[in-house]
Amino acid sequence: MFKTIIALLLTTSIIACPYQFESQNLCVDMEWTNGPFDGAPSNFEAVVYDKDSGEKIAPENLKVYVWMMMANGHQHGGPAIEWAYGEDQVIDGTAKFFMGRMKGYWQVRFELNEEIVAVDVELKK
Ligand SMILES: [Cu+2]
Repeated sequence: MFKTIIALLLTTSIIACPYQFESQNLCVDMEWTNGPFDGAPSNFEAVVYDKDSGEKIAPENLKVYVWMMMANGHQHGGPAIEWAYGEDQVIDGTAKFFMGRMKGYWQVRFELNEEIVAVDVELKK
């Protein structure tokens, strides 16, 4: 599914860039393949690619992790995301979220060279 989307993007002159590492001219896109759920493992695929050429890259120093933005203004991390570059430089990730009695929302964060892309997560019931 994800490869199809990228292939389609490459055939157009303007490359979609849903999330960007602004100073690095790199884009991130991700999609959930299972979930995201509250309290159960959720799976996603993601890609990092050049904004101009659309060429996918697999930076070794990329960090991928969950982060919670609390309604009371606090922020905190959560369970480590298990992830790896799979076929064709597509990231396969498994994340775990929990809300408990907390109010706010989770993010999946991609961090590269101290720049952060934050993707808000809308948990399914
Ligand atoms: Cu919280």
